[in-house]
Amino acid sequence: MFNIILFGPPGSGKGTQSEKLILQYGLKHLSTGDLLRTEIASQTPLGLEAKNFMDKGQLVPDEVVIGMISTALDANSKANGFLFDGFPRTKAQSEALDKLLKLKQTEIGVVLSLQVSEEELVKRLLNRGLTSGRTDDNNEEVIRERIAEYHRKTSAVADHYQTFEKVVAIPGEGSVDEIFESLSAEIDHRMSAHTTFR
Ligand code: B4P
Repeated sequence: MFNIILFGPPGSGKGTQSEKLILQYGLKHLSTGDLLRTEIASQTPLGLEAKNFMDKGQLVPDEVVIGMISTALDANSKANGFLFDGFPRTKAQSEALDKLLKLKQTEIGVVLSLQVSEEELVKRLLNRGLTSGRTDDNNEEVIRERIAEYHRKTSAVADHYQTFEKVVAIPGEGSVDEIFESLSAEIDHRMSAHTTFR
């Protein structure tokens, strides 16, 4: 089993690249943003609670997202590996993920960190807001708050995995295909090392 974290600020292209990567590598895609939006659309109590935070550009409480990921891991016990998109987003979430994977006798293989400038992030998200219907995309103040949350809480996730030398920075500006090629080259390299040492 080979597990990947696709990491980066809001709008860095995690969702866009995940769709291509899961097809290429046969991984199970776990996006906490998508899971939360499904809960909101179904108007579950969890979704209603999460919406309050998401509409303000804030992170949803750790226990909510950790519970969701734990359920999703159990529901996909036969997967070849997981692609985590938008999770973990805090140090507590990374520690919880490490424990959950250890129980399944696996671990994170690589953290691919997309690098995109703040002005490009704002431009992309405002642009998506024109058509996505996402309430967190159509207000620049909320978008800037999401980026500030990333610097306050989420960059610590990279520090956590850097301790284990698992973080690789990937330029996230350019065409979707160019970025996909850079990500794939790194995954191929890491996967072959993973198989060689098994
Ligand atoms: P997410 O759903 O994770 O989404 P995101 O950070 O907004 O975007 P992503 O990086 O996936 O960007 P995308 O590919 O779509 O989070 C939403 C909210 O959910 C969070 O703010 C938080 O409140 C909550 N949440 C989620 N997970 C959580 C967790 N673990 N803990 C707590 N709270 C959590 O790309 C964006 C746009 O850029 C698209 O329009 C795309 O077409 C465009 N784009 C992509 N690549 C491009 C390229 N190369 N060039 C130009 N445009 C590009």
